[in-house]
Amino acid sequence: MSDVVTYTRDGDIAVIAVNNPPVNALSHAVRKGMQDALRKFESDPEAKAAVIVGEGRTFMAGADISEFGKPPQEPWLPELVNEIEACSKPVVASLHGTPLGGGLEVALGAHWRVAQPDTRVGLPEVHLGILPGAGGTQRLPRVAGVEAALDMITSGRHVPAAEALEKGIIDAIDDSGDPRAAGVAFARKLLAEGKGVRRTGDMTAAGHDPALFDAWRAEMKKKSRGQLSPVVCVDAVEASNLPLPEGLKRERELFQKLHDDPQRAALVHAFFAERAVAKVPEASATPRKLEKIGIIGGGTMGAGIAAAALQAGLKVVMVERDAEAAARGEQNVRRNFASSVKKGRMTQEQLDALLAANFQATDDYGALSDVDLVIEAVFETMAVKKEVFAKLDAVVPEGAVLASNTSYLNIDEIAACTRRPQDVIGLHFFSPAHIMRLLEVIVGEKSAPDAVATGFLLAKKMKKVGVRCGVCDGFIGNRILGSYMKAANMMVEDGASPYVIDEAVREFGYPMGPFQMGDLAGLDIGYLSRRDRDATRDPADRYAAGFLDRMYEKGWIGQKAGMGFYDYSQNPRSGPPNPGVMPLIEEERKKLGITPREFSKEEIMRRYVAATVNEAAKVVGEGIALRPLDVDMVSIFGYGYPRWRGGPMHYADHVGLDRILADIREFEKEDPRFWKPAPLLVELVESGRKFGDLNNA
Ligand code: TC6
Repeated sequence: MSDVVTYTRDGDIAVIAVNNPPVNALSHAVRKGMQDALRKFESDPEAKAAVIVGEGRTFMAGADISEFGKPPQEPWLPELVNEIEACSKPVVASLHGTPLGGGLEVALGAHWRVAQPDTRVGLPEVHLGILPGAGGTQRLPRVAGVEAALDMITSGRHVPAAEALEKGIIDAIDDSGDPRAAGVAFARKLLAEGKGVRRTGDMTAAGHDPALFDAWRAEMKKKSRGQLSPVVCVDAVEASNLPLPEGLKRERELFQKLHDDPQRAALVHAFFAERAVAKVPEASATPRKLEKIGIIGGGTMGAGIAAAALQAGLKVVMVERDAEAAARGEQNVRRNFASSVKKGRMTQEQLDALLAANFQATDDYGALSDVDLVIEAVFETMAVKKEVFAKLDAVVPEGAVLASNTSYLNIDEIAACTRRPQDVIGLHFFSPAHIMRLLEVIVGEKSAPDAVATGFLLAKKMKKVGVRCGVCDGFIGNRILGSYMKAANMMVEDGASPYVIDEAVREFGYPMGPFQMGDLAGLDIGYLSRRDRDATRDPADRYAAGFLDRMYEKGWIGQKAGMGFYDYSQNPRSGPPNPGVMPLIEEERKKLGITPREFSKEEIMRRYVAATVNEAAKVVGEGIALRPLDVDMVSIFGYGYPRWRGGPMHYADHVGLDRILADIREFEKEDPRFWKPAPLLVELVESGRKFGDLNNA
């Protein structure tokens, strides 16, 4: 028998146990071991029933994702599941932890299922760009009905044991805390009651209705913004009214189609990158104590950070400039919880109790005397930040981490105005901070490893994706954003319509285009930041923002003014183009002596992608981002980059770095300053390597 699967007997019950830490993924060795064990069970005259169970923290959490894209080795998972179902004696799956994907499919191949109370089951394959290809799309509708299966398979959500019981996915909940014993007891009970083999494949999927599938397909097309797997998952479930072998055949065809698509590789890259991003040099340091945090500033950002911290179970002290501002800060925090209360995730009483126990808003810096970490979230100018840090230095206990929530200011300069630069880091949150998952952790020249590790611990507690960044203007995300925004502005000046650019960018898979985003963030923000940089801007650089300055002067600063690139007078969130914008742009072009030319959507995206990748390559080449995958995570979790393209660096590898460099060299002829190729990009093309090669270096 193999190392990872054991076959033992408890009296007349066979126990097939999988032991492949950390999550019992169904690797080739596990599949082979299970097949051998099943065959042993079939030929073991003493064994009347079998229990399949996972050792350690979970039942199998799915196929081994690291095997995807490699030549498949027999037995394949679908065959193994069929073999379980075909057993002539009853097979029980005893579940705990997270039986997901192939793990749940194994369980659905078994004849009966019992689970521990905290088990969560699900078919999350859709997020990896595939479908549950080991019978999940055929067997789940047979036990839970078509509608429940469509919901679970297209959302990939984890369903708690109680709901799984209600839906018929499991047969019983056992609270013994011992999955092996629970499975054996369940099997004994079955035998005693004279119950035996019950094959899922013999059941009928309830609720089949062609109109239902059409409605789900339409919904998925709308929601998935170019991702294929949700729509194809619906097609696969539709085949569950066929006899099982035919349905499985259809599932296989559709699975193969998704498996061979580049979206699958991109989503698998994103899965591993999301976990690899926390592997930073400081990860070996022990984080400092993190129970109570201070937040300076109760505006949108400060209140968002406070809500995220409270949700993470931390105590929060918010400091504002006076009592009135502190009261407003508390109201802002309450507002961030309003939708949770409305949706019934918490009651008003629970919110009041949470705030009474863990939240204090004050104008007294002295209240920070026992915090473990402080996040300054005040106005984004160096003078104000320095003033705050000098005050913090005086009151915050030794050893606490001092963090600035800045989006582009120099952390080293801020640290230098304290007596403890080793305790200073940057924590760049994204608005709304209690919702957006990205947290840039900025490491200054003198930041101590354990202070950085504490920043990552905060990200983890808040269920955010922490990404390590070096110090530069804009860090990873805003620096790259600045570059593709400028490319977009230059195209507008040269003849492209901002509305066509927005459309092209949406068709690429972003939730919104750059000018819609400008309207959402407020065009005044960009205006003020341009004025901040007036003194340092090199006059040889193309400005390309004249039309944005004119819009600011007219008060067309976006959603909050009711008018920006779009007209929000009827709907505060979206609207038709503002009819004044194109004439304003045309006037600006005339002033600059530009004869406008046509831009196809294809050219728009070539330039947008090239500007993104070139700046990103500079960010990696300069060591601001540790690896290309860090840029991918920043882009996906902070800037709406379509996950199914894997992030800009993964996408660049897919397109071909030589093609992107050729584009940049072509654009360089028009503007050698903006389009100067990143040295890293040139080096990679010349040595025939990809960004992906740097991820594992
Ligand atoms: C499928 O089943 C398809 C079937 C059809 C076939 C025909 N494979 O997330 P964590 C690693 S598709 C390989 O930090 P948690 C992970 O990379 C699969 N490796 O832990 C990490 O490695 P590291 C459907 C895997 O406790 C370590 O395990 N299943 C797999 O926060 C710990 O992971 C899924 O999509 C895997 N399947 O969360 C489930 N899973 O330490 C994917 C994990 O070297 N997994 N690893 O960085 C999860 O959602 C979560 O890992 C979890 C545990 C909820 C199981």
